[in-house]
Amino acid sequence: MKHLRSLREFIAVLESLGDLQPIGAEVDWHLEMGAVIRRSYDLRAPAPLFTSIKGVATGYRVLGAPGGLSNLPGLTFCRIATALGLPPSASGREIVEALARYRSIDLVPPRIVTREAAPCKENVLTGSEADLLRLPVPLLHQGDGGRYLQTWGMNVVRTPDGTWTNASINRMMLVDSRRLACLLPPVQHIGMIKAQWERRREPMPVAVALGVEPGLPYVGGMPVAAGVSELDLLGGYFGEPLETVPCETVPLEVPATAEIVIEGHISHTETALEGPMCEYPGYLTGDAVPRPVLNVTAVTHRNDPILPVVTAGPPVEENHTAWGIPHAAECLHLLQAAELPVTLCWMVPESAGHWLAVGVKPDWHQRLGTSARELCDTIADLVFGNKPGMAIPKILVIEDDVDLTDVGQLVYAFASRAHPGTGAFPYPDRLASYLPVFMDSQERTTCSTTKVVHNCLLADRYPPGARPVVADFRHGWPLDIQNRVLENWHAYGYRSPTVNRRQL
Ligand SMILES: Cc1cc2nc3c(=O)[nH]c(=O)nc-3n(C[C@H](O)[C@H](O)[C@H](O)COP(=O)(O)O)c2cc1C
Ligand SMILES: [Mn+2]
Repeated sequence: MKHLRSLREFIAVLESLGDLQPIGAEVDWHLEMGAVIRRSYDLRAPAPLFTSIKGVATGYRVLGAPGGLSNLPGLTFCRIATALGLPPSASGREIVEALARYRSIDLVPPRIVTREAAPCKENVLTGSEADLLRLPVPLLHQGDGGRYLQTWGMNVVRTPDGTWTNASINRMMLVDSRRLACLLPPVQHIGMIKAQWERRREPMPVAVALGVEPGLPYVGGMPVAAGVSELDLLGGYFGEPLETVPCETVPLEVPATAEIVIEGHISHTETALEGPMCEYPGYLTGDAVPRPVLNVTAVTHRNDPILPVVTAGPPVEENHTAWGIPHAAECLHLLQAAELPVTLCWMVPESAGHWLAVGVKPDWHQRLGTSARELCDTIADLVFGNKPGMAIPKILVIEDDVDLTDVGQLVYAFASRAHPGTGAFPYPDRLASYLPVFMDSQERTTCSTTKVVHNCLLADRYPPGARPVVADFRHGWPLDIQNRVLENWHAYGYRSPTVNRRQL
């Protein structure tokens, strides 16, 4: 497993794969940069690296779409795979399985290095020098309430008793040169830790590490248990400690190779309007809301720092990959730990985090002896009732004879197998994200909604041995005919491919 320890090593890998687009032409942080990143998601084009940003000093750079999908043949998930130490050709299934597997591995806490050994200390700015307006902070979408500095970094916080360090992605908006407004939902760990500081009537020390080593945002978006540090988790995943370095003005450590670190305190009294920002469901909606203010005490950065930027919106962007894939992995871990015959969980990227597909072994009915309803209820209780499924509104339970990670096959299975009248099982009043646009205003206030499992299982609806078999190339023709067609493919006049994708 190749552990890339800095954003720059990651960028070099993307460049060698042909999945990086350096952009030397001057680009405006005011909407233009966000639009380029959006268009790159739409085309699955190489990740843009902006090297000349209007109104910003020479040297400052921005990497867009750090965890988007690629249109390079066979390398769809290469940004995610290489960030997680896997070969660039790793499939969605292989990435989910790698993340689910390591959950039984020991945690490895970071190793603290000296300031001299930490690239993020190449420039240390305090007092009036710690000026956020020097950074290339983009106004991403038309209608956003402000410029977002934090869309792909780690917010590092620690409980007042020092026992739990948490690192997570939660958006932060520029208020002025020294202040950020922070979205800290009470159900998220950063919100829970903030509540502990509030009870002491103290501001919460925080370090926002931007442009960190590429694997970190994936554990930053991972629904791990309270009390567990995401930095220790990634150390466990790679089997070696991450390197961190003490901050200048707050009692915290940050990843040593971070491009930019913002240090400060999140106030327990001061608020500023934050948002709206186009979020992961992909709509321009919402209002500005007063949120806690982060007062900056220091900015440290590498020479010529690179700010990574996510332009959230319609699929497929990083919420759907870096949030979706680790959530699917945690759901897989949860369901397999409960000894259910589940083979894969997949947060369908094209669903913008709304559909979790759960694949079960086609012989589940013989194994368990239960009905589909009972199996779906068990899956719903486990997924919806635990942190990994808190924000997931819809589950599709499907026998794993189709490739769930192929959206075409998934839509086909859902459309053809779920019964129109009896195939949807509703689960009312479940804790939920308030962002999906299907929710009404009452549901938004209570953060709860009706969730659903779509039952696409067939095994208990047909006598043993009579279950419908997909009439694809592999199942619809005898082997000798299949082989003849494959061997003669070029003879028929076709150039490529020689093999049907489903045959592989
Ligand atoms: C690109 C991206 C942006 C995100 N933005 C936010 C956000 O603004 N607010 C939030 O609460 N969670 C956001 N998340 C989701 C959290 O990172 C995720 O729920 C994570 O589990 C939270 O960490 P915690 O479990 O330590 O609370 C984002 C995730 C990704 C990948
Ligand atoms: Mn956490």
